[in-house]
Amino acid sequence: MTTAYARNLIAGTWEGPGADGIPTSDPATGEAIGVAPRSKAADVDRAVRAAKAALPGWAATPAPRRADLLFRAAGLLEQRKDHLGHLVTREMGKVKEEALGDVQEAIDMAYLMAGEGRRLYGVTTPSELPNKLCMTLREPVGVCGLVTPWNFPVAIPSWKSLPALVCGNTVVIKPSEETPGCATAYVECLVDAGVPAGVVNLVHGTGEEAGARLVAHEDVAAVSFTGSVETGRKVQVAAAPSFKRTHLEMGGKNGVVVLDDADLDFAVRAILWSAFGTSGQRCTAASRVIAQAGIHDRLVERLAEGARHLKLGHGWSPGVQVGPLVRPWAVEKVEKYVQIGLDEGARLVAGGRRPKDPALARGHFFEPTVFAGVDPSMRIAQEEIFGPVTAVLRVQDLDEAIRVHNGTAYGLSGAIITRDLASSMKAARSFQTGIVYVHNGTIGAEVHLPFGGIKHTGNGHREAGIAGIDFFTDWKTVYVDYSGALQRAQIDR
Ligand code: UN1
Repeated sequence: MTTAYARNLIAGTWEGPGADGIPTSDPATGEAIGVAPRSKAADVDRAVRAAKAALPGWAATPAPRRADLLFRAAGLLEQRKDHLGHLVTREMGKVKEEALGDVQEAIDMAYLMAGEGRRLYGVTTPSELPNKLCMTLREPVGVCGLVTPWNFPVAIPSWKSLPALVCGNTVVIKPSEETPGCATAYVECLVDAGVPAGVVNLVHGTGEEAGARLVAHEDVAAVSFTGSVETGRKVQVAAAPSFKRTHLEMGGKNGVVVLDDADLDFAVRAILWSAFGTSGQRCTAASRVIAQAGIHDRLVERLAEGARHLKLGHGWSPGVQVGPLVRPWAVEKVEKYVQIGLDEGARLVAGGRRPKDPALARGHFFEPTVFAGVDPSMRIAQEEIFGPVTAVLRVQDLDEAIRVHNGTAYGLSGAIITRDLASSMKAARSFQTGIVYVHNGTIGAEVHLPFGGIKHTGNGHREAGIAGIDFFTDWKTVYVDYSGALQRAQIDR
């Protein structure tokens, strides 16, 4: 294990930042952490070349042997869980429990995908003709470009790279410039597990420079991206001329429906966790609460009170429930949306400002914020804020709740809290989302199930679970005709 902070890995060699490196700082204190490489197009080109050169050898390595390295990497991630978790908090601010959860998600994915090394199932199926066998094999796609965000800075690089690797692809990872240390420490686990040179490459830098080059590179066969809708659209356009397979995982405007019969205490706890966990900086965050009229007022009051009592602070300090936002621009965006909400006539019932506590003055903190009296057409009910803000909307019944729930451009995660099974199932079937939670908030996806959404959240692909394997493999259909005769499909019956 090495101790340097953030470095590129190209063709098995670690490379430090130059004089123009990108500095990072702790969002809770503003303290400088270190400097990461600002990779140029030429650096990306070298990384892609290395990945291309390593591809034949890695693709020819039996999948269970590839998986052996993933098992080893899983063990190293476990051993280094505390170190990685600390780095997560330091770079992007989330609280200790969640930072360790971020790393745990990578550990889970490593074991899951290592297990896939002995599955990677295809299908065998009868032929319409005698003495003929039909089966499918999974082939690697090629060099994969993986562009990952800062909000799950260990988990998401693992969601993308581990399925890609077990399937026999080689990868170039371009992590967020906010969390280069996490990506470096994660990739160190793969290197120390014995992944051969060139199979995994890491290039830090900006989206405009390094990211743009990677997603447009003609030798990159597949791109997997998690980030904003605006950037996702650019990625898809850049990838189109070379017909790359492109997976986009973008925004959300996730809603929790609460019906009159719900357990109020539980609903409050679930919503506070979903709305303000990771300071609302999850694409699965509950940024809307859709409450039935009979429980609405009590719920608003309890949510406001709960939000006011959440403890803000440095994520690694005991008892802290809400950390800072990632950077000053994130706080400015939240402030802008609070003003928009006020101008639209929504009622601010909690938060809405930077905390007054002088101990928090140097960090990028914002008070957990609850708006009530929100109309479905308001911008705070439609647009992704990606911060600690949730908007409560009042509805009369389940049908209206479902209409309001589905009335946004996004479709990632939806939740319903009620004691009634039929209402739960109706919601589960009617929500226009890729993920539904019954009797909980909107967050908390597990790695062995498909993750992703519909409408402007995604472009039809999923990651994690078996869906991750589907994205990172090409189906090859093999017909074996051992009849010795010329058998013509569809004709000789
Ligand atoms: C994301 O916010 O981009 O379900 C991912 C969750 C996490 C993953 C979120 N397991 O909230």
